[in-house]
Amino acid sequence: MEVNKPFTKDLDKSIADCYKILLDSKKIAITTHVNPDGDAIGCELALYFYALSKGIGAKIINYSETPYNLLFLDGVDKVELFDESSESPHRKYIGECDTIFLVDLNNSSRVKSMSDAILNAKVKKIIIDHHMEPDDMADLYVIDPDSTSTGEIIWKLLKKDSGMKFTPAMATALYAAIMSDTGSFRFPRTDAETHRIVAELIECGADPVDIYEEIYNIIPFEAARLLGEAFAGMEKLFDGRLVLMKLPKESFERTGASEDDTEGIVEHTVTIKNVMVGVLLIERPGDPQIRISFRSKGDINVRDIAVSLGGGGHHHAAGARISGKSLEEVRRIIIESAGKLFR
Ligand SMILES: [Mn+2]
Repeated sequence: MEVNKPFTKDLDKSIADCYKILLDSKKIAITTHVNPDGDAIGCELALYFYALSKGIGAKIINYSETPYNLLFLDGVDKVELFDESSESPHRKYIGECDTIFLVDLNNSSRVKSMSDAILNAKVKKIIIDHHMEPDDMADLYVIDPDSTSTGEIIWKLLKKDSGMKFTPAMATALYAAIMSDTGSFRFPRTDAETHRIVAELIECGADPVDIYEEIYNIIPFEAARLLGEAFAGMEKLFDGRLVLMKLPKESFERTGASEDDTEGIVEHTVTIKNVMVGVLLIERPGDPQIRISFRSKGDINVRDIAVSLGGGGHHHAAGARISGKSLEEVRRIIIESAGKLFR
C-alpha cells in the first residue's frame, strides 16, 4: 500500500486505506497521548468496540490513567496502563500485533515511555489525528486539521462500514470525544457537519444531558470554593484588557483545595468583557515555585512572554514557573512584562 508521508493529501483515500488495514488486521493496539482528554479516550473506545464487533483482537494501552470525569464511559475498565518493565506483556503485544493505532496525537514524545516500544515495533502504524505537523513515524497518516476532533475522523472511518449502526457505548464514546474538543459545540471549527454527526450519535443512544453532566458538572466542592477565592482577588489592569487572578497559599488552606482543583480556573479570565489577556498566579503551600498561567484572545500571543520566563505553550495558552520569588514579586514581574503586550 502506498504511504502518504508526512501529510494526508487525500483524506477520503487515507480513510479508505485505514479502514482496509483495520479489517485486514487480526490484532490491533490502540493508544493515545499522555494526560488523555475526552477526544483521546472516546476515540480509543469507539475503535476498540468496533474492532471487537468485527472479530479483531484489540487492546487499549495508555501511558496515563483515564481522568476521573471519563470513568463513566463503557469500556474504560478495558484501558490498560502501560507496563514499562522489559518483560512487559504490553511491549510483547505492541511488537507482535498487526497494527498500532495512534489516535489524537502526532508525535512520539506524546506517548512518553511507550515510544520505544512503538517505534521499534515492526508492525503497521497509523496516526489518526486533527493536529498539523506530524512526526515521521507512521505508515499511514489520517490527519484532518479541519476536523474539530479526532472523534469526527473516527466517525468517518467507521462509516466506511455501510452496515454500520453505532451501539450506545460507541455513540456515547464518540459524542464525548466531539463534545470535549469542540468546547461543547462552540469552538471555531464546529459546523453543520459536526451537528449532523452528533445528531446521528444521539439517535444511536448518546445522551447529551448525561454526557455533559458526567464530564463537566462534577467539580469538587473545594474546587468551587477555590474558584470563588480566585474571582474575589481578581485585579483589572491596562484599562481592563488584562485580568490577574492570584491564589496565595492561604486560599488553599482556607478551602482545603488541592492543585488539581486549579484546573480550568484561568479560562474564566478571558470570558470577561474586554479582557484580552488573563493571568493566574498560584502559590501552593510547601511549593517553592510560583506557577503562572496565561490565556489570551485574538492577536495577542502569550507564548513569548511565557518563554521569556522560562516556560512555554501556545499562542493563546501558555505557562511558566518561577522559583525563589514571592507571589508579590512575581505579580510585579508579570505586570511589567505583560505591559509590553499592550504597547
Ligand atoms: Mn483532539
